[in-house]
Order: sequence, then structure tokens, then C-alpha cells
Amino acid sequence: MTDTPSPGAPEQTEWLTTSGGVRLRETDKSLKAGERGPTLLQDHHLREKITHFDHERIPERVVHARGAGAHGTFTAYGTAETVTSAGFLAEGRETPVFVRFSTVLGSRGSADTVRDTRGFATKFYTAEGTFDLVGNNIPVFFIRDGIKFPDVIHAGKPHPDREIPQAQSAHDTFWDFVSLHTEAQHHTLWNMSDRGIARSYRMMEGFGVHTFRLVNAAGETSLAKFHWKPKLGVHGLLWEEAQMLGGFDPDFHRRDLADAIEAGAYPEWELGVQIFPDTPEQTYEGIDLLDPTKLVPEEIAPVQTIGRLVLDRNPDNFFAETEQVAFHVGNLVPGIDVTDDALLQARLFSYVDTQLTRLGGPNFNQIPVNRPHAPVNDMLRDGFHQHEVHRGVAPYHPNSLDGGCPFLAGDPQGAFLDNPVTVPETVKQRAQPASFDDHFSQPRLFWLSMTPVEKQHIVAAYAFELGKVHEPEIRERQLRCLAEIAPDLCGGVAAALGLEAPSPAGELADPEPSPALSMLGGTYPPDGRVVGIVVGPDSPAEEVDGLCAALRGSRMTPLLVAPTAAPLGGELEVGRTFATARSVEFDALVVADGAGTIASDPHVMLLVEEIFRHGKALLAWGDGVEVIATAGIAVPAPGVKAEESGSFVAAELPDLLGAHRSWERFALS
Ligand code: HDE
Repeated sequence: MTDTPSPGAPEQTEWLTTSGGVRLRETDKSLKAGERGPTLLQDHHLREKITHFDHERIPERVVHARGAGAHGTFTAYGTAETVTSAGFLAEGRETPVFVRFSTVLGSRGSADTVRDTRGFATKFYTAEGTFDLVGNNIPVFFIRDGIKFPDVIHAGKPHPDREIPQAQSAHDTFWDFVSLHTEAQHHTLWNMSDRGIARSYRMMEGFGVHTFRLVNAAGETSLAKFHWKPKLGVHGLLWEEAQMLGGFDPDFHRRDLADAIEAGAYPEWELGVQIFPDTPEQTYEGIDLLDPTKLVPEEIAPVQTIGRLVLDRNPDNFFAETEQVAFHVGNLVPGIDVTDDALLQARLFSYVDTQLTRLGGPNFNQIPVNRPHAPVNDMLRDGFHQHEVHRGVAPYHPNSLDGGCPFLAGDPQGAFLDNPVTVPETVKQRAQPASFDDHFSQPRLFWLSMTPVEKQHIVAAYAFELGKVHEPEIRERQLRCLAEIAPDLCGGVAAALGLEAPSPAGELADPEPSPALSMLGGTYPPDGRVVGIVVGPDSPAEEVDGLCAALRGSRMTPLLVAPTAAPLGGELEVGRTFATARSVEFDALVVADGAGTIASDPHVMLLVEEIFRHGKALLAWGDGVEVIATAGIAVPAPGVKAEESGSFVAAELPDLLGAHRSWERFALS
């Protein structure tokens, strides 16, 4: 560290200073009249320190308050060049990005693993200006018109009288609203699936939700929906795990993202697009593309990949970056334009508006994380927290005093074009198209596309949520909605609530299932998966060390679990003691040779029982098998294996983790 100030770097000297740069000789004691006397108003250091502290908090986001972010790079394949002129999508182009993941309902300090939609917002710092893709992990939304957003959020937030419950939809006002405003039923069904309790931000799909309009170099337009496809597959927690984590590790997703990046298991997604012809009706195969409560099944409009996102750097400072990042759906670049989706249109207003309060003024794009990487000359002036020292006298257009500068750009200079879309001659009215009346055919499509175990989880989720609803009328009304989606879903939930299942009002739609909507099937790399290794005092340190190295080599994260923090063999670091370990942190559990001596310890029993109950891989070697036997678990079983020597563990874990869980075990139970 030197004493030469470098602009933009906050730690410019090794000495403690005031914010004015004056070096301080004391910061622990106030200036007082004598050792035991009153504090003097004269103490400018005390006053500066306390005043700044008093104003450290800014308003949290009104929605998506709880989140975590990371930096990375997007590399384009060039496959989108036929449909869009966006420079950052040209072949091989690398663009820095910042991504923020979030929950929707909870406050900034709420738990990560609550049942909720997750935000997936990406800021591309392109050479042609900032492009923000502000999406969710669910491809449809509760409402179709932004004017309903305060309604759905007021219903989902805690009850205004007692301000409970925090960060969840399992309460009367939420189900009151969605059972009355039935266009919300599709999104709600996704929330009740395991998508609502993601295993990791790294294991979520992302969706732009709305239909966008792409424009190519020839000026031809097409309609498009954006998708993020995670390299690690789409995986959920089990409900019991999610609830336990809320207590044991409320920062689970935040930690998981940061740890994976730190361990070099960089999270990756491919960006894909579904492309539709830009027809005057703006429909595809009968699906209204301006209706954000509807998706277009991948089977009828394949997702074509156009680039790869890798997150490889954790923020240095949570507040400066993750908290202050300001996304805006109006941050568009040439080649990407909006459509008339009424939800998207309202968002175009809301995102700038909200930053004025949250970030305290109109200059939030000057905050480092929000600064464009393209040159700026904007004629916006003054305001709170103005960081630029603008020169010139004529921030207006037209002018002659600054030589007419800044100049207006045209096509050759890559100016943004608001696409000249024809708006049919029409009537000013508060109305929606008739196609918006269908609220149930797509939830039914989702339900029919689920595997039996996924359906079981959905029924259990509704049973929990509606079980927390006190008003009988709301439960019954929601059951009537479920009857319109699927009688087996409705019947399962009604049985759990001890109620009569209502019948649907009419005939149900008969959609073709979309296997792409299921989270099951496929195998994925084990990157960043956490493996607990239970060791006893006599476990062979060298062998355990070798196993850890092999797991790290496959980008897994091993954590030794031991009775105390005493290093194994005097050298191997213990990651969790019996006082701090809980199974929900691990994707798999290995019981090492030498753990036989602690086989009946209740902490170990609890770990093993939970790992087994949650369908996770459970491996043992040497006398470690005694631990599994003591827990009453038969070996072998799906995902449960024991051998004399430990060499099989590193070889078999990637495959076992590749499917996320041993799903057969659920079928057995
Ligand atoms: Fe947002 N939304 N939203 N939203 N949204 C915000 O902006 C809003 C909607 C989404 O990590 C706010 O900066 C309205 C859909 C994400 O910083 C606010 C409507 C989708 C994030 C806002 C919607 C989203 C936000 C709060 C209905 C998925 C977090 C703080 C018209 C496609 C971004 C802020 C971050 C945040 C308004 C609907 C995604 C108030 C009015 C649909 C991921 O401006």
C-alpha cells in the first residue's frame, strides 16, 4: 500500500484517516472533559464516525431484497447473428457480466431456502452499452399486466397487522389472492414444485419470461424468449431439507455460490433463445406470445443456444456491488427490443423509478457496479451524489456553444432503434384479449409433464401451504382451482386437508406433456458438490487425505466431520465438528474406516439417517460400514454402498451425484 492516492480505490494509505484524509492517532476513545467526564461536542471524529454509521443502511429492494451476486464473462457462439445485430452476440465476443440471484418475498435478512420464485438478473457490460436481462427461474408470471404487481406482492408479503410470516407464501393473503385471480395458478404451481426450493443458484434455469423482439442487421425482426440452461442441471432441495436449512444455514445459497467460485467450480449456463416469426397476431401454435402466464413448450420451439456464461469472481464488497447493482429492463442494446407485453411495459417504468429511492437519487449509473463499459456522454446533469465533473456549457440539444456536441448517432454509429412496429388502429381501453381467459390449460400441461415423485412433492407442498391457511373458504376456493388443473392433484391435496375434492366445472384441456418441464433425468457434473466425510479418531489420515485430493480433483468439496476440531492425524483439517455438522449441508456422506468406534454416537446416527431419508449417496469403507448397520440401513441399497477399501468412493461419487439423488429410494419408501 502506498500513500499516492489512486482514484476509485478506497484504501489509499495504510494510515487510518478521517474521510477528509487527515491521519488519526486515536479512534477508540471519545474526546471528553477528563477521564470520567462528559463527551465534548467538539469531537469531530466521533461525530463523523457515528453520523456515517447512522446512515449506513439504504432501503432494501421492495421485492427481491435477499440476493447474492457474482462477476463473470459471457462468450457468444455467433449463432444468434442471423436474428439479431446485437454486437455482444457476435461470434467469439466476450462480455463482462454481473449476475444477481434472489428470492422475491423475503426481507434482506431472510433465509435463502424458502419456497419462492428466484430472480436471475444479468447485467451485460457490452461495448454498445449495458444490456440487462432481468429474469426469474420460472418461465411464467403471476399476472399479465403490471398494474396488478402491487396486488400480488401485497398478498405475498407478510400480513400487515403482525408482519408475519416472513419470506413465504404459506399464509391466507397469498392464497386468497391467487385463488381469486386465477391467472396466477400457473406460476403458483411451479412454486409448489421443487423449482420453488432450488438446491443451488448454480442449478437453476433462468427465463426472460416476456417475449422480446430481435432485429438483425437487415432490419428483419423476430420474436424471442430467453432461457438460461445450467451446466449442472436443474435440481431442488427436499422440503424437509429446505426447512432445516432455514435454521441451520439461512445463508445456504449465498454460501454455496461463493464457495463454489472460490473452489474453482465456476458456475456455468448456456444462453438460449426460442425464436418465433414476428407476425401481426404475435402468437405461436395458438399460444399468445404477449401473455407472460404462458410458456411455449421446448418440444414445439426448441431452445437454440447462443452463448455461454461463466461466473468466476466473487464480489469484493457485498454492499458496493450486490446491494447497489441496479437492473433495468429498459437497458437494451441495438438488436434487442421490447414487445407490447403489458407486464414488460410497466417494468420499463418501475426499475428506474425504484432506484431513485433505493439508491438516493438519479446518478445510480455512476456507482462502479452500474457503470457502463461503453463510453458515455448523456447530457444528464447534477442531482444527488454526482460523481462526474462535467465540462462544457451546453448540456442541451441542439447547441452551438459546445460545437453541437454530443452528436446524434445513426445506423453507421450503431444507434439504438425503437423498432417501428405497426400499432393497429384501436380504441383506448382497459381491457385484455380473449385468449387471456384461459388460466388452466398450461398448469395442466405442467402437471401432466411431471414424474410421479415430482407430483408427490407438489401435492405435499400444497398440503403444507394450504394447511397454514386459516380461512376455510380460501382453502376450498384453491381446491376448486386445483380441480380445474388435475383431479389427482386436487384429490391428493384435499385428502391431506381432510376435505372433499370438488369436481372441475367443465371438460379439462388435453395438452401434450412436455418432458423438458421435468427436473428429473439426465446426469450432470459434480462441480461444487459438498461431500461430508465422517472420521473417527483412528481413521487413516493418509487414506482420507488421498480421498479428499481425489474429490477436489473432480471439483467436489470434501469436508471432514469429526467429534472435535482436533486435526485428523495431527494434520488434516476438520471442516465440521459434531456440534456444527448437519446433513443438509452435504450432497453425499462418506463414512471412513475408523469411524466404527463412534458408530453409536447420536450425532453420527442423525447424519446417516437424514442422508438416507433424503435420497443422498451414502458410502462407507472398512469399519465405517458399522455406522450404516447401526442406523439399521441395509447395504447395498440404491446409492448406498460399502467396501473393504476406500478406493471405490472417488470413482463412484461423480455418477451418484450426477443424478442429484437416488430417486429409486423414494419409490421404495
Ligand atoms: Fe421485477 N422488480 N417487477 N420482475 N424484478 C424489481 O427493481 C417490477 C417482474 C425481477 O437483483 C424491482 O431494482 C414490476 C417480472 C428481478 O436487483 C422493482 C413488475 C420478473 C428483480 C421491480 C415486475 C421480474 C426485480 C425491485 C410487474 C421476471 C431483482 C428492486 C410489472 C421476468 C433485480 C429493483 C436485482 C426487481 C418491479 C415483474 C424480475 C420494484 C413493477 C415479470 C430478478 O423495480
